Amino acid sequence: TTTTAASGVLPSKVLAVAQPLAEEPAAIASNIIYHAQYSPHFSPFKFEPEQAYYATAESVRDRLIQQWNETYHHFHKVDPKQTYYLSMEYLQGRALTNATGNLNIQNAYADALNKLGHELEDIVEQEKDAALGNGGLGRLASCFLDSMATLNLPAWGYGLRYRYGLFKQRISKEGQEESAEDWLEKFSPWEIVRHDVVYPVRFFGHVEVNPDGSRKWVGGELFQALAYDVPIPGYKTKNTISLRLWEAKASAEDFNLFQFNDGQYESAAQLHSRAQQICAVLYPGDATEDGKLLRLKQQFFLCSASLQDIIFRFKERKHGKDLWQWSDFPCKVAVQLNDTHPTLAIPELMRLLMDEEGLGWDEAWDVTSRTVAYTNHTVLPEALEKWSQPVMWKLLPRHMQIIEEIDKRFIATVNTTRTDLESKIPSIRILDNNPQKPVVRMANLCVVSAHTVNGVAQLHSDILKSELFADYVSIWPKKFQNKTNGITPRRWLRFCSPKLSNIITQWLKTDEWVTNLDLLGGLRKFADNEDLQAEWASAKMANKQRLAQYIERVTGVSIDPNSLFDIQVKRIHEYKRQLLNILGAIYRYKKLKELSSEERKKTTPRTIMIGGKAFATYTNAKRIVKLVNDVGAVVNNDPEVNSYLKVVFVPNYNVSVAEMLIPGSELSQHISTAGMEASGTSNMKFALNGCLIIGTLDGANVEIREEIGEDNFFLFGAPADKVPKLRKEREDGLFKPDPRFEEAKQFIRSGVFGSYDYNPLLDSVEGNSGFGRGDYFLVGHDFPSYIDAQERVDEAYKDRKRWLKMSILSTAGSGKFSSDRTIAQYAKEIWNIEECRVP
Ligand code: B1H
Repeated sequence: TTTTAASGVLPSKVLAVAQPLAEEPAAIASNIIYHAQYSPHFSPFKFEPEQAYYATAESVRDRLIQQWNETYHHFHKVDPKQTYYLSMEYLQGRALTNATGNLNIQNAYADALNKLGHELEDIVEQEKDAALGNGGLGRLASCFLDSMATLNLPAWGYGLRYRYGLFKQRISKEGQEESAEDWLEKFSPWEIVRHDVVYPVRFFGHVEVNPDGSRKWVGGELFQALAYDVPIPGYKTKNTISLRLWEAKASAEDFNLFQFNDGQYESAAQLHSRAQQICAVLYPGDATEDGKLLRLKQQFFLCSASLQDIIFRFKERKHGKDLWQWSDFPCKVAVQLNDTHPTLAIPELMRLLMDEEGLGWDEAWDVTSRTVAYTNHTVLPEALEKWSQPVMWKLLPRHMQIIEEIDKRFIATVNTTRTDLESKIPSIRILDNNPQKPVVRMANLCVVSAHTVNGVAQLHSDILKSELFADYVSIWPKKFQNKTNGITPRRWLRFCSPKLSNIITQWLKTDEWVTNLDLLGGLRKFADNEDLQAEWASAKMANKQRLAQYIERVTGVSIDPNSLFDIQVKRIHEYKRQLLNILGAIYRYKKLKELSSEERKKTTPRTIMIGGKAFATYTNAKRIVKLVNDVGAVVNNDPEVNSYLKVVFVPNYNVSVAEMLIPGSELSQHISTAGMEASGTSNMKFALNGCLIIGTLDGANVEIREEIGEDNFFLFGAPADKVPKLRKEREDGLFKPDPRFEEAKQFIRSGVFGSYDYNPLLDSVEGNSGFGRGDYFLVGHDFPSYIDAQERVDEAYKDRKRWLKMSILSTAGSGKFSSDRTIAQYAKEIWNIEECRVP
């Protein structure tokens, strides 16, 4: 049996006894000390930065709990339609600055800590990042939660409470080294375990047919899903929503005391250790996929626990009324699938409705398909999930029956209504019954079952419609939408760059831009204003100095804040073309070497920073990391050029590092092969911070350039629609490389950067790679136009006024890229939910 943390009536009498939480620094200080003293995690009593952090976090958490309770009860009373965002990844980063900022108590807490001999700025540094995600997809989910809370929307997130988040990256002589990141090593003050929110989740077993013909899934292994809530406060609102993370447990009954007493310790606790495996690690692929059984278990675990919880709450909010019907469910519940990773929500909802609630197929299908919507985040074939049918039959026998039935009915409908599509059935059906390797195609299951399918930037949504999902578009033209990604302006400008934020607020004479980002457009008319430009430059310089200190601390390389700060940070992937960046850097280095010292003085000094993690078994990605580090070691120690060029690899890129890098950036690189980056979201963060983009016409770059103006965007490279033809030409041996490209590669081969064997990496852009798809990412083709664009950058930077104007216009044009806009569109155009503000 299961109950929720808050059932029925608000225990207002009990809560009325509680003291209101203090607002004055002195009272806050005493509350912080109260936590340090009476919820001690360290002995003996100490109040060093670490202890001060935990006590401060717990003090802030008191407020979050209060607001969370009020929000829960309010939603319970109003019973609005609610959205549930299902995601295998969240990249929350640190919570303290965000919480004090959103609750608008940052100054009071800073003063309180001062009284206790600490600086809030130092205390926040104590927090470990919650890195339960890989990259853009996970960070998007976290930005979305911030916007849902800020927009007062009835919406929650569901995810998994991984013990080890994304691995820690260290750079050694060998290149990247990975180690486990134990973010729960001590504990997280931001999660609240709900011992009363527990659901059973089954694996394996078999299906029984009841006398009435209904089915029941029985046997196998049964685990418990236990809820941990991470409260998500909105900005300047009481609304505080949940990120509910599931942990897997085995129950006490599963502990075999008999075996234990017999000395068989390991087998006695077998189910317990298998439960621990389920949520042990985040799979570290980004836009790649690793079809392991454990990953499938994780996916099902998330889906099953979340749907049971959603159904429980749906019933709970009926307040005991018996006048409700299952057909109301889609009027109260929207489920959004963050890519195909939670696709099993579809057959699991079908199973719960049919086998547990007694609905027939048609009714269950109607409810399910009106509830679920799907977001696609990539067109890369290697990231499109396909699960082996035999594996699925074993692990989830009932779900496979349901998936077979969905497949069968889909084919039947196409056969009767769309005879013209007969030849397409093998590719658009859900099951791929290739006898060598029969699989379930998760994206197809999503498209067939969901009421809405969306891409994450206009170009990406167009590609989905014209290529990947073209046949489905002809069946359901209205199912497909675009929702261009966005980022939260709170974390990504207001809190990470307080100096620039204050300038913006002063010039706009309001701070409402923080929740209405289009107001930034008001800066356009001041873009030429010398006073604004001077203030802008000084804020940027302060951020650059802070960044330079950080770089020196973590890499030992000292960089010049007067040089152009040029940054590319994202997961390392061949399609993102960090290789193009470093080849460009190598070419720049070679040209600098060839200049006289007088000529060198006329060049634009640059610091190129590259950061990002490579998937542990992605060899070429790791070679790129190694190359960047090797180039840095040579260039940075070359006294002839190192005041004009530095190349730095920023280790262990994560959310907190991003919060340091982005405000200090002046140029950032978003240079993927056109058509391959679905959206990108760091491009939006950089642009918002007045950083200019050198980029291709890919993903959201296209829209950023439209908003900011083409004069303020350094464009290069082949457009998406030319890419297939260029690849073909390349295969046919018609490609003639630019001499500058040959020169850069030759320079590496000459051994200037050490003895490591870079030939496999260079081969990959030369047309003799093992897969016969030589330079699939068109590095060679785009290289000359990239170098030209970089020369335009150098010229523009020499004209300080022009550069500052472009920088201001970049921020001014970034209003569209607020995740508030994105989420408002999901709410209206996909979820059909409305604001539900806590009074
Ligand atoms: C994105 C992924 C992804 N697209 C598989 N796809 C994963 C695929 O663990 N896996 O198996 C993990 C992640 N991630 C990114 O989503 C896109 O590459 C970005 O362009 C986009 O901005 C981001 C958010 O939409």
